[in-house]
Amino acid sequence: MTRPPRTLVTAALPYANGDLHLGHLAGAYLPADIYVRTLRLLGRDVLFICGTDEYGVPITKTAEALGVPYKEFVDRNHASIRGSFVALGIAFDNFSQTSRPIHAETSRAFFLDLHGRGLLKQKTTDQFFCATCARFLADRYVEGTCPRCGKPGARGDQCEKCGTALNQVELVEPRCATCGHSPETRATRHWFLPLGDWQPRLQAWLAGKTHWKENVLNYCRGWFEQGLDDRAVTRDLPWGVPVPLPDHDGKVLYVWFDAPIGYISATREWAAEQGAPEAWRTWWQGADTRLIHFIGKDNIVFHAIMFPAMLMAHSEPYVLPENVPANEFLNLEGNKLSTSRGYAVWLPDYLAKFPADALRYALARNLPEARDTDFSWEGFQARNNNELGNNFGNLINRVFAFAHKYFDGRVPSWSESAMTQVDRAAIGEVAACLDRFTECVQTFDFKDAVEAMFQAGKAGNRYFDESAPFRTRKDDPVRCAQSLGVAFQIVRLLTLMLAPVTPFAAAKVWAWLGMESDLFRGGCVEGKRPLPAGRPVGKAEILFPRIEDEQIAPEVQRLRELGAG
Ligand code: B3M
Ligand code: ZN
Repeated sequence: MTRPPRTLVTAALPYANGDLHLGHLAGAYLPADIYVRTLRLLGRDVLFICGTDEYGVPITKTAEALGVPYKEFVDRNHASIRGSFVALGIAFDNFSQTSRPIHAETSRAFFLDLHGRGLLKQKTTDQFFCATCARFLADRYVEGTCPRCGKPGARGDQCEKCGTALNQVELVEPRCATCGHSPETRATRHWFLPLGDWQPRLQAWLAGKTHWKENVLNYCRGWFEQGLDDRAVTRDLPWGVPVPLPDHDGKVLYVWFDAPIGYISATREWAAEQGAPEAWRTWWQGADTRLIHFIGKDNIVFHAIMFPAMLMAHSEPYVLPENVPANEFLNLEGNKLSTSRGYAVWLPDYLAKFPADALRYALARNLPEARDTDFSWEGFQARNNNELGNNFGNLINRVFAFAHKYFDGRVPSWSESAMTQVDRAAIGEVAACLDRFTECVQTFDFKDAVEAMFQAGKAGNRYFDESAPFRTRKDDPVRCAQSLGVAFQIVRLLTLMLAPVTPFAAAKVWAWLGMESDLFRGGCVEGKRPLPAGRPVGKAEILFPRIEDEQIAPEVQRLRELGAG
């Protein structure tokens, strides 16, 4: 049998500009983690790469406003973001930083490879310059009235109100966002990637991606219809990767040029840490690598058009994305999330009060895969109590408790040969749910996958109720032992589905079942083998504690006080 291809999974590099919130988790990180964990469970060769995106105007503006040096600011946010990911079980193989030297080295070499073959062009354009701040005003360093919708507060790169991407000199009544003075315009020279040159090849490449999500393909079609224009790859900013040319004139690489290269530098860093510095090429330049980018929809142009064009342009044979399963947005209590207004649920705040598994499951049940979806605290509570607790937790608890009470804490004497039609049907149904789970995850249909897992839990509870071990214990002890043995088989199959979604609970059940292999690295092999009669089993504890009304009331109140935007 040919070896399945290796899969290189990236998740969008979060800006090191502050804490992450539920929207980030639902947009990219949770689906990516469920996908990676499922492939690893199946024993597949997967590398999961991410890190913080540490350049760009949003970061420098915030650091300046706080009076904190840039590097200190991004290091602090990197640590906090990393902490949230670890606490939530987002299991990267490497979580790096684009402010590390290996990233500057990688992105400067990438730039020189394109520049050296004349694939970048220079243009001198007018840009706003603030004489008071003595700096060019890139992106959101300048504000004004949007020329399209007429609304104030439009930034140099985009109008948040109407979403139009702007050329800053179009702004009406421009003013420096730092000191408020009106800027002058000065000529400045930048390097550009002429994306239009790559449009035919990009279109031909994307024409073969008929399996991609419709929302992603529609965005790309829209940009192709407009015609791809030149994209700046440098900026006049004090913080960034210095342009590696003698006449760089203090310019840095544009954050959206170097950030995707951050996936490559983080892989190089990982390879070096494995003691095989060239191993990164197997992943990025191996013909049988499947590259999957998990992102939110606002990053589609960079991952489906800009970065693939850069990879095509490079002189070395980089793989191109096999898929970019971008998610739509998560809303909060019926309103749009707004980090600027604090209308969000920040991950550290969540983690200080509630369990990681509960959030992972509630979000996985309602991911914004094809359209925006909504997170409500009441819905979160119901998913935890009624589904995690009453479905999965209840079944697992009853099976283990019964074994400890009446079968000496062991898997009772059961056998496959003694299985009745009902036994076979129950195990068959749960095994089919497991197959559906792994299939749906691999097509990025996470909600369908978790629905299959939920149905498996219900089938297990139905089997336990109908086999009525409390009754057969007295009037048919052989049948009682057999049916509880079968119930243990259902629990081990269920654990394989819990593993990618609620890894913390799944690890506990795996240990209670006395399993020896690593659940999260090929656990499917042992998990698909019958649990032998007589196997000692651990004492179950409450896997999914109930969440009470008084725990969520203050959370709902806080958001109500912040109010809709
Ligand atoms: N830093 C995150 C964002 O746009 C951005 C992703 C970079 S992935 C290379 O929210
Ligand atoms: Zn100024």
